[in-house]
Amino acid sequence: MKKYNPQAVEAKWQRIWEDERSFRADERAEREKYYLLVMFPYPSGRIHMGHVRNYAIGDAMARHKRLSGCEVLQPMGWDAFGMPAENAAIAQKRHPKAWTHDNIATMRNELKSMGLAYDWSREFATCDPDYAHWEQVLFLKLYEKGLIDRKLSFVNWDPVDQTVLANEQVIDGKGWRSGAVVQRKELSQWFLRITRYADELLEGIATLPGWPETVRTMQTNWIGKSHGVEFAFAIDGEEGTLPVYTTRPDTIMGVTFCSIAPEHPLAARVAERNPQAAAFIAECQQTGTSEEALERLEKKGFFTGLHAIHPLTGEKVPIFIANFVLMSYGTGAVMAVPAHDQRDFEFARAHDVPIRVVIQPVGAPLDPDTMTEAWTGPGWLVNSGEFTDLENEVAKKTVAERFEALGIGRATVQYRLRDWGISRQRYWGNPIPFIHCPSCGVVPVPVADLPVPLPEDILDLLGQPGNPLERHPTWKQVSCPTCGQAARRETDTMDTFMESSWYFLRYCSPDLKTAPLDTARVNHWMPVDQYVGGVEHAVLHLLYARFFHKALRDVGEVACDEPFTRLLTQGMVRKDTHRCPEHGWRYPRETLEREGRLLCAECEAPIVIGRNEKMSKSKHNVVDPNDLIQGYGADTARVFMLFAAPPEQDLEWNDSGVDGAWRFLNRIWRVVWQIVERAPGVPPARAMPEAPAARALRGKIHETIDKVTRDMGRHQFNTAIAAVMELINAGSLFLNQAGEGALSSEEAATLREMAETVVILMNPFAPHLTAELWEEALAMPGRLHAARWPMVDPEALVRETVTVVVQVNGKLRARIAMPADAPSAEQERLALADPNVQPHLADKTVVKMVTLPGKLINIVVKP
Ligand code: ANZ
Ligand code: ZN
Repeated sequence: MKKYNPQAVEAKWQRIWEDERSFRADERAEREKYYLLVMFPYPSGRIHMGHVRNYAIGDAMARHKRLSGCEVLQPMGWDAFGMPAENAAIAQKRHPKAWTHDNIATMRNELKSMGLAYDWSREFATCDPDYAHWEQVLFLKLYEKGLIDRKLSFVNWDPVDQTVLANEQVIDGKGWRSGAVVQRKELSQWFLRITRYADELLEGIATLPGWPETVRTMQTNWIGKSHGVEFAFAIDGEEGTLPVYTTRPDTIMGVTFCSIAPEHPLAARVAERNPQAAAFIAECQQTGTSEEALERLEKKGFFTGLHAIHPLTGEKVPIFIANFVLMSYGTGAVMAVPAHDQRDFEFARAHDVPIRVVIQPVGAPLDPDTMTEAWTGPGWLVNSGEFTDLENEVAKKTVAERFEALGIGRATVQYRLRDWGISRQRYWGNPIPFIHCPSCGVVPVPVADLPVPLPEDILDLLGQPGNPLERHPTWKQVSCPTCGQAARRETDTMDTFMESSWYFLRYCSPDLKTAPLDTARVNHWMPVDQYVGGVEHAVLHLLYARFFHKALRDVGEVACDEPFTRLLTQGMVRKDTHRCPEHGWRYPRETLEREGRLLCAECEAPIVIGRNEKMSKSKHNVVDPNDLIQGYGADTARVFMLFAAPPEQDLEWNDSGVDGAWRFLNRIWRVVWQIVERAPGVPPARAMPEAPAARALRGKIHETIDKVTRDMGRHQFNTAIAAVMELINAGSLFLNQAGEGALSSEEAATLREMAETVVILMNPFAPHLTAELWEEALAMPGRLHAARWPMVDPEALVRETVTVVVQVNGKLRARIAMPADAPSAEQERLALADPNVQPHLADKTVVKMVTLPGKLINIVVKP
């Protein structure tokens, strides 16, 4: 028996798979298609454990589907545009393109060393001129369809990166990369009209039962559809009105003030005559525009000196400019009801505005003077004139109808979802294919003139504030495609979420040279049957991609309504952290052990062992996958990852788990070789053996097939692997008990069946080891990845039963059928629970049980 040498075995099989193009997906195949997609990586430099986990999960699914008879498409590529390349270029004085391609080369090798069943012939990077070209073409198609818009809008401005940030890129009011406090700025920007699809995106969520509930809820909230009423207040002594949007018309009689956004036109009018108001508005501009940023703000307001007139009572209430009112939601103005809205409540307390209770919950009456928070729950209307005593849900309707009847308001629907701003003032992105002409305005680049390529000579311009394309000496100078006059290129590039919004479509026909997509091939593979990736993409990428897909459907590029049928979001990889009070986070190699204590290797101060946290370089708790793969092999790394936790849950790193996976694979190797040596050239069992031990082992084999098959369907890889471990234990026990002598033919056949079964069942997890055993030990014809997943023999699952006689104090009380292999304790439990036995045990104490396993149980009781 050879020793298991993962390095040699893995290199050998990776070469064979590559030479034989084993995992090419063919749309002409008759077999059922299965499209498995893992989120493609950003080429940041090297792969990390999160990648390894993601790709091990996807590959287990893909290989299992292939063994189950599907034609599997599992592609891989690179999400290659984006700021990090530009930042790295600035730091290292290297061209972003060179940096990106070097990283891709490194990471491709790393992924190849994992032995993933990818169709590498479909690989591309989104910065490839080809991909960027077709993306520009699609962009113009959407433009023609009216889905692209250029408008003036307030944007989050990152003063350090000198770029516009999407709301999602603003975290706690700071730029997600630079950490700089974000400012508000008004700019002309390009938008994709995702809001046109708000309802469809919302309704589509119901058609995605294969998505995690959490992700579906997050998308629902992100779209944020609400039903309410829009009506206008008259303004005392002023022209015009103040329209507001409310979801709580039932609280109309509780309005004690109004608040407007700092960007509201009325605020601007007030500022013209009041410098303090202008100063307040300027102060508000110092924060981001995202709702999240506004939620966290201290609630500040400025009294405009104006009053709104209540439409039903004629009462005059003050109008404030408030920093927590969004100009981009509803009408940018709010009827404030402090008793029933928390923000208004806090504001009223701070600004000494009256609080008027109009919704009274069941129980203790609310008292405006002693309330500590707003009551936002249900209740009955009080102090509400003609509406008093209505239940508040009913009152919502009644008040809305009253407004409509009076002609001062109407029912409306609002969405939280905003149009998708895709303009970035950066170099390393796809240029937006438009031209600004002094006479013709904004003109699309004619499709025949595409692509608009990025200029290459840019390195000196990177790292200076502003947009490098803007400052390039010649790139933006063009002539207008319509009138021929000197004109200027658009210098904004596209948000990189654009590239990840259609890469899964391009994988279906990556070689197409004449158009973005080959619709026939795209429709063959789409939708993606299973998508696997991180939950951090729950809204942005996954919502943009759903939208973009639907938009492409509407221009005839693809047929299906939703791109991803099922989604699995894998958990994080975590590891404990080590900290020195002096030197901060420490890698294990930066510590030393003395007398059982862990010390900092530098200063010998005692190390504080911290919580398990997401692996990150900053916390010095990462483990380099390359070390693991070079030390133990990719199969051990994969089996460890899949065995340590179910895919959706967080995985806690531990070295002994890696060791356990390694020992398990060695055990498989030894047991399979032993079987082959003890039973050379024997065909596997096809029927139940006679001898009890062999029957039991064959029963176990088929139970395992049954369990692993079901677990694969539920993506419970950890319990699937555990089942194979049990089978290996049973097999090796069987071998030991069979002794050194010759095996009977049915013993040999059963062992052979076990060896073949273990090898196939483990193939999705440990593809190299199993391929090697298949060929070298079992000498099977053909490649393992093209073999068939084993079928359960129903006969082997029938547990044999025996009839056990149950006595109570020696008297026959029942005959019970039980599984023959049930342990004594289980037999006794069944006897005690039997309905014919129970009455004889009532009020008595069981003193002892005499058991002849499989035959008789006598229960001895005393009163
Ligand atoms: C009066 C009121 C009384 C409100 C009450 C709430 C509770 P959703 O449900 O999330 O859609 N609102 C309207 N426009 C706003 C804006 N531009 N910026 C900030 N807040 C705004 O939120 C709708 C509610 O948010 C509206 O209903 C309005 O306050 C506020 F007891 O009107 B409500
Ligand atoms: Zn022109």
